[in-house]
Amino acid sequence: MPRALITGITGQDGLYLGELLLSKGYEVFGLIRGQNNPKRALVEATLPGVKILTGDLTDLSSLIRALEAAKPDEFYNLGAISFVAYSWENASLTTEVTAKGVLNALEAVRLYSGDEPAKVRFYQASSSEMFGKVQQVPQDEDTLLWPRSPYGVAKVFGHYMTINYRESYGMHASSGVLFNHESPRRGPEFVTRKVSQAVARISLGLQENIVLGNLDARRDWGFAGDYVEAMWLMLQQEEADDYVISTGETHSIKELLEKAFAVVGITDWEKYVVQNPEFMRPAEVDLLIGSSAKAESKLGWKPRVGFEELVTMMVENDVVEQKALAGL
Ligand code: NDP
Ligand code: GDR
Repeated sequence: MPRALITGITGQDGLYLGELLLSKGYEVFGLIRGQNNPKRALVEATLPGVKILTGDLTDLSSLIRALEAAKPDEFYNLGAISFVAYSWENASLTTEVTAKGVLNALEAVRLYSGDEPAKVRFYQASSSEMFGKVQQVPQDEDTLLWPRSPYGVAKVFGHYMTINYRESYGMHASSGVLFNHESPRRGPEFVTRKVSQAVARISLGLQENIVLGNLDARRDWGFAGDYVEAMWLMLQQEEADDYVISTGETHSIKELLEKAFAVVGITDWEKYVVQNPEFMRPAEVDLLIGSSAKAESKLGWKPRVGFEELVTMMVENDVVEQKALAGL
């Protein structure tokens, strides 16, 4: 039975990846931080069978202990401070977790592996946010990185450190440069879920409007369930490598709003949207669109869920959830 250790198991991707690996017969270990993490119950309910270990990416010895307990064949490093807007307010903490946390994870795997550097296959959750002020359209594995947020800078550090450990020590370390991926499990601070929750509540008469920042930014949005399959595929390859994972389609926040409101039958959506500078960012990533040609040819990976299906899935889920919460 293959064994996997996942950091960030309480997050959106951790839950989908845990499900995928359990369905493939893995023994799955999930790292949870904090002495009374409120999401532990969610992990236990969603992923019965996952073995929970405690530890924190900022604490190297806790990672080594987790490796010794899990004895994994594969290590998926999904843990991070992942909300871009928050990273300006907490740049130092973001650097500790999202940048130095990757170094800790790589170093823990290196020390644990001893004289077998490729004993544990390592996955790093890199991000399209690293492309920032994009230098090429669409973005692929060779596009110059130009991060625009403390989060983006931290991810660039983790990305290059992963490549460096592969080249320096012969580790089987791969980096997935994943574009935005969403789902009904997406945190409510991210724009897609903020919109799907608000649209559901507006349609039920529970909320009057939605307050947003920049409506012109464009993102390449895919479905998280598809994207965790790409992570797994990367670690099944003989050689470790880096791959861009994206849909190759881009949509603006306005298009997201139009589609989401259409799911509940609202066409005059503009009257429900209020813009507030509070949600504008000091530096914006205006346009993201990826090319996953390498992942398609080498991994045989392709996204299955399209933009419209994704938005419909999220809004319909939130209508049911908000109705239940309101006792309707
Ligand atoms: P989430 O924000 O949903 O989850 C982040 C996870 O990191 C949570 O489990 C969180 O735990 C954990 N974490 C935070 N701080 C620490 C720490 N100090 N030590 C250990 N774990 C910690 O992110 P997603 O699931 O959406 O993303 C997974 C990874 O992929 C992240 O690294 C993200 O940056 C990256 N990524 C995501 C993309 C996306 O579109 N979703 C695109 C590209 C990259 P807790 O519950 O305790 O806070
Ligand atoms: P992003 O996702 O920054 O791309 O990072 P987010 O959903 O937060 O923002 C996408 C775009 O929407 C604009 N926007 C708003 N965003 C939020 N959150 N709230 C608002 O009210 C709002 N109004 C407009 C933003 O300005 C931005 O342009 C996500 C995270 O999952 C990262 O961890 C990951 O690495 C990248 O995707 C790829």
